[in-house]
Amino acid sequence: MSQFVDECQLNVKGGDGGAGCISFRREGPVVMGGPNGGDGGNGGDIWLVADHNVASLLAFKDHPHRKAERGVHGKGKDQHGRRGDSITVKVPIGTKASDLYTGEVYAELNNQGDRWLAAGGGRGGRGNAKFLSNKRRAPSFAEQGEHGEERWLKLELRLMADVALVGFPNVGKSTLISVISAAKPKIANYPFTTLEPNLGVVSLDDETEFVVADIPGLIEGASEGRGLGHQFLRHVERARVLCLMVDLAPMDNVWPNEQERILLEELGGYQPDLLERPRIVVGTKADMVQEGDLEIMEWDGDVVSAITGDGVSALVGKMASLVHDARQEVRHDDGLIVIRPEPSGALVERVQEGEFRLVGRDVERVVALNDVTTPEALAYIDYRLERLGVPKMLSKAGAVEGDVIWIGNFSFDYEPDR
Ligand SMILES: Nc1nc2c(ncn2[C@@H]2O[C@H](COP(=O)(O)OP(=O)(O)OP(=O)(O)O)[C@@H](O)[C@H]2O)c(=O)[nH]1
Ligand SMILES: [Mg+2]
Repeated sequence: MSQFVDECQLNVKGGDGGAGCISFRREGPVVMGGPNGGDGGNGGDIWLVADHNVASLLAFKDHPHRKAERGVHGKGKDQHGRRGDSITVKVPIGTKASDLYTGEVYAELNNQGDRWLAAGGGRGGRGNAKFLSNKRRAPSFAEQGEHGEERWLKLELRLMADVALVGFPNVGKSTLISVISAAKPKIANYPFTTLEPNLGVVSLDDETEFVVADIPGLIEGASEGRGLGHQFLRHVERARVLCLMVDLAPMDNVWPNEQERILLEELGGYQPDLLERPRIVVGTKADMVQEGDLEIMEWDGDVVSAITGDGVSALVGKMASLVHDARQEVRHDDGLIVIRPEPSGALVERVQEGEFRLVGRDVERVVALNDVTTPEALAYIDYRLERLGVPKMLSKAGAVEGDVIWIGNFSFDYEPDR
């Protein structure tokens, strides 16, 4: 069954937040007015959404990156930047997303419309207008935008056949799948060429994709175990739509109507509900029959030639429409979405002797200022760290005077309060 698992890697990156702006009102040639720098917009998010029109992970193989738009920077006169557009990435129903490196499972999107936030956009930075306070009349700093989240995902999908090709050996099942999909099974002019089912993905247009299974040939008595077919009838069992293929130029002169009758008998003998499945019946090798032959064989159904291509697009269109209808039937499966809390606040990590690192969204935010060198910005940082309880955490962690404390790329020397 391993061949039925589709797998790919996907890199998702939320948009970066826009930077906050530093600007002051003009109130005359000399006097500087109050701060009016606007906030940066948030970066766009990336969502994975289960969509039944997508049947495989094929689309990701050549294009493994998805990146959402960044937020626009804030501007003067209190103009806030626009938020970046979010992206929804359509994935097949049943897609499992996990971390490429740790294997941790994030989400299983098992139902139409299930959504998972794969990478959040960064928050926009606050403009200097937001840092106005009684003590700080003319804040000369603003926040930078936060980076969007980024991760490498592994996507996995157990492929489900939408359409099963069912027919006697040698009717041209493998030839058809090789023409309508990228599957390249062995094709030969003798029965039982195909020994294992082959799956192929048919991409009709940007919106429609479905999976076709080429099943080893069935013969009369298959449901009782004759030939190869019976062991593969269980793959037929899972398909939404059946495509019965009957040979218009059979080697053994079993006429098409008779082939259809036997196939239906075998399907029904294996499992009666298979006869209720939406189905298409088509005569193959139409290029081999002469004018009048069809009448003699009393075949008035559809015909197709995988060799000349006659009737192929009509057949694919029919499959797509039956698959589309069958997909509307909602089967409900439990999904899974793991919400991992963002590390907020602050955490202290000891890097090595005399060196500590503060991590967490809030504490990292405190130093994400456009300029951390002005006394005013430093005073702000001090004040915010105090509010987050950082000095207490550092002393508990054993930091002593002169130790180096890192937050992101920013570092300072530890000075305990006296
Ligand atoms: N003339 C003609 N020959 C075809 C057509 N489709 C398939 N064939 C030939 O029929 C033979 C059998 O084709 P396959 O596609 O291997 O048939 P199959 O149904 O997969 O056979 P099994 O795997 O044995 O069940 C090959 O020689 C093909 O070239 C067609 O449309 N026209
Ligand atoms: Mg075959």
